[in-house]
Amino acid sequence: WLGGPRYLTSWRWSWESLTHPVCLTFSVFVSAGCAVKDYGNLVFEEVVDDEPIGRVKHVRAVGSANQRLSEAVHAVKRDGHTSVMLGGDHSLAIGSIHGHSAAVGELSVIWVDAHADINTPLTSPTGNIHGQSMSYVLRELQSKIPVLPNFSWIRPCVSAKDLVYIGLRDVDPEEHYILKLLGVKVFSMSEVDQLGIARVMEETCDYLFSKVKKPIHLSYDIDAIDPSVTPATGTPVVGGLTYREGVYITEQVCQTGLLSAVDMVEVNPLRGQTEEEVQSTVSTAVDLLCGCFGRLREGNHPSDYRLPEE
Ligand code: HAR
Ligand code: MN
Ligand code: MN
Repeated sequence: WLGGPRYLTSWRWSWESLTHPVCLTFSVFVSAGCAVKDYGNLVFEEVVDDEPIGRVKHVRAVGSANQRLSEAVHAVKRDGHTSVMLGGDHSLAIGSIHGHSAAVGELSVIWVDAHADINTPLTSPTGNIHGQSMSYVLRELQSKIPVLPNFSWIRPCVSAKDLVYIGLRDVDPEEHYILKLLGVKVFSMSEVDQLGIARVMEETCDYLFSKVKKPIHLSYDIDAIDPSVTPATGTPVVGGLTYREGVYITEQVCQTGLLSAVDMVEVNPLRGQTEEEVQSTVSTAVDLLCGCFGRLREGNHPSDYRLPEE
């Protein structure tokens, strides 16, 4: 269903075991005529004595892993491909966005998530870095980020005006303050209810592309989708996007022709209660990626297809 060969490239970020979604994703893309180049897993050495800094956990390990991740995405973009990062938790967005921007310059970021992941290390209620990812790459928050070991390589590279959130429904008070302070464009589940997903996507594109069209970084947290559909994830929150709304987002992002990198994160087979829960979560993640790369629900055909005669 893809017009011509396109490259899909990926890393598997091996916080958690993700063997089957990766295989499934690759075979689906290959059978759709898509050239897939697997850049392989990034394997990270264990960091000993990684004591919390303040409340923040695994600082050194996450910092150095993201530095390697950033270099890896930079290389994929230099090779001219669309980067697909399969996670793993959402802290990988730090390196993914950083490496993407290092290669292509200014980005638009579309962050689809139940959570805003914009706590600073000092506001985080949990100390989990996957709840802080955006704070490290946003220019406007730099004066609020303390010096942390293995984080000094990060150059803030995204402006608040180039960020749009879709699907929010579990935002900490400190995060809510930051979003209002910076004037970040947010389509929470309330706006999805009010406007419908079609208007949300229209307004997202109008907002992001009003001046210059920048390459899109789509950071898709599977917990944006309702846990009745995607339960195998670390922090499920009720009241999420339907499967159809979730897929519609990817179709519209694909339509822009500007999609340059995708993160598909927080898919965690270990969190499924049953094989069905794992399958439903994984196959939804695959369908979302298919939407990103041109699969249409109306159907697709190769551009050179001709009806057989006689
Ligand atoms: N806001 C909470 C925190 O900072 C929880 C967010 C982390 N969970 C996620 N992020 N899955 O999308 O810890
Ligand atoms: Mn997230
Ligand atoms: Mn989330």
